[in-house]
Amino acid sequence: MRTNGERGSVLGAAAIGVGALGVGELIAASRGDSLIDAIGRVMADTAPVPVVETTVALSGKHDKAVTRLGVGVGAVAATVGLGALSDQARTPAIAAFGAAAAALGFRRPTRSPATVAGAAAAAGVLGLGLRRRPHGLFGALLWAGAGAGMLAGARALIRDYDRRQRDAIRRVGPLGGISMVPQDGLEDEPGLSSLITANRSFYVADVNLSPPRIDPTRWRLSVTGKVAHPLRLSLAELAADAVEFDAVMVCVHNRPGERRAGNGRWYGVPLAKLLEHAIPETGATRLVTRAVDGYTISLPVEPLRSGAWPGYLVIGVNGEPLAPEHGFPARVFVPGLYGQYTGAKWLAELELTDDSHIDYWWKRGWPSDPIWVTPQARIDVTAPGRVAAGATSIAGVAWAPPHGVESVELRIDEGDWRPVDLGTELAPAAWRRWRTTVDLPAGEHTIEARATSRSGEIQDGTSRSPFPSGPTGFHTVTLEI
Ligand SMILES: Nc1nc2c(c(=O)[nH]1)N[C@H]1C(S)=C(S)[C@@H](COP(=O)(O)O)O[C@H]1N2
Ligand SMILES: [Mo]
Repeated sequence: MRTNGERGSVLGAAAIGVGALGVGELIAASRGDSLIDAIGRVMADTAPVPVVETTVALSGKHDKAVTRLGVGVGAVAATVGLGALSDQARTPAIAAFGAAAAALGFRRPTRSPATVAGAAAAAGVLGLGLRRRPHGLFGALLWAGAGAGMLAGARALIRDYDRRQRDAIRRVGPLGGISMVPQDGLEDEPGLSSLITANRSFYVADVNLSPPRIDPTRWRLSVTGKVAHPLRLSLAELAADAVEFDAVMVCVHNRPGERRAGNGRWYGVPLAKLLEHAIPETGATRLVTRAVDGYTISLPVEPLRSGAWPGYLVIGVNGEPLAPEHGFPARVFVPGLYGQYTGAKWLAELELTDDSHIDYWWKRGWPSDPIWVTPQARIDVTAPGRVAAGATSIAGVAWAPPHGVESVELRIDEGDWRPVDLGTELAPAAWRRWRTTVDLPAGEHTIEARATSRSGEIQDGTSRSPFPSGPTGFHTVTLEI
C-alpha cells in the first residue's frame, strides 16, 4: 500500500516531468524545431522491427501522434523514476538524461542548436524541480499547468513555421497541370475512391515526426558520386524537363482493404534522362536517393538507366508542388516498387555508388533488394453493415503496377470467382476502379475481391504480414441483408 505522502510525491514528480518537457519543447520551438520529435525520431530509428510493425499495425494513420504520446508518457515516467532516487544518485542520472537529449540536437536527422539548448534547459528544470519537490496537489497542478501551457505554446510556434513553409511552396506556383479531369466511366458511384487521390487525402508514411522545411529558392538537387558530369539543378531547371504520368503509390504496410495507397497524376523528370546527362562511371551500380536528413533508399542503376524501370524524380503531383509531408521539393518514385523502396522524399541528392552503401531499411533488417507491389483489390462500396435485400452495388479499386490490372473478380460466400466491370485504365501503373451488381438473399454474406495483373500474377489469398516481403491476402467484407 502506498501512503498519501508517497502518492503525492509520485504526482509531484510527474508534474515536474511535464514542466521540464514544456520548457525544453518551447525553447526548441523558438526556432521551429521540436525536442519531442527529435526523441521520437530516435525511437523510430532504433526500435526493433516487431515493435515498429506492431505500432504501425495498431496505430494506423495516427502513428505519429502515438509516437509523440509515447515520448510524453516516457518523459513523465522517467521523471517519476528519477524522483525515487536518492539526492546523490539523481544529479548524475539527470545529467546523463540531459546529455542524451542534447545529443539529439547534434544528431544528423534532427540537428538543431535550439534542441540542444532545450534539452539542457529541461535537464536543469528537472534537477531544480526534483530537489524542491512541490508540496500538495496545488503545487503539482501548477507545474503540470505551466508545462501544458508551454507545450501548447510550442505547438503554436511550430505551426507558424509550418504555415510559412506552405506559403513558400505556394509561391513556387503550379507544377504540371491536370489539364483535364481524368475520367473512367465510374463517376456515378457514390462512396467509390476518387480516380485521382486528392493531395490532402493522400496517405503519409515516413520515419520523420514532422516534415523537414526546405527553402525552394536555395534548394538544389545534386547528382554526385561516380559520374562524369556532376549536376546541380534548381526546381525551375528540373521543371523544364518534367513530364506527367499516372501511377499508384502503395506502402509496404498496406494490408488488403487498407488505405495506405493513393493514385496520383505526377510530374517529374525521368531518371533515365538525368542519368544520361550525368553519365555514370563504370562501377556505379547503385543510385542512392538521399533526403536532406540523411535518410537513404538505394536503387539499382542499370534498370533505371535503360528505362526498364521507368523511375522519376518527382517535383509535383495533381498540378501542385509536393506538399511538405509528401516530400517537397522533390522525391524519387519508381512506379511498381513499394513506397519504402521507391525512393526518398525531401530529396537532397542522387549519389551514384558501388554496392557498398547500406540504406535505411536494409540496416533495419528489411531485404536489400527492392520489393514489387503485388496485385491487390479493395472493396470501397458496401461498407460492412446492414444492406437491404435486392440488387446491391459493389465497387472498389485495384492495382497491379507497373503491368496493369487485367481483371478483378468477386467471390461470394466462398463460391466461384466472378469477373466484375472495370473502369477505363488511366495507365498500367495507375489504380483501376471496378464495379458490379450482386443480388443477395437475406442473411449474412462474405464478399472477397482479387485482382490479376496483366503479367499473369493472381492475387495471393494467403494472409501474410507486411514484414519482410509485403502483405498478401484478400480484402474480405461481411454484409448482412
Ligand atoms: N525521406 C523519406 N522518404 C520516404 C520515407 C521516409 O521515411 N523518409 N518513407 C517511404 C515510405 S515507407 C513510403 S510508403 C512513402 C510514402 O510517401 P507518402 O507519405 O507521400 O505517401 O515514402 C517513402 N519515402
Ligand atoms: Mo511505407
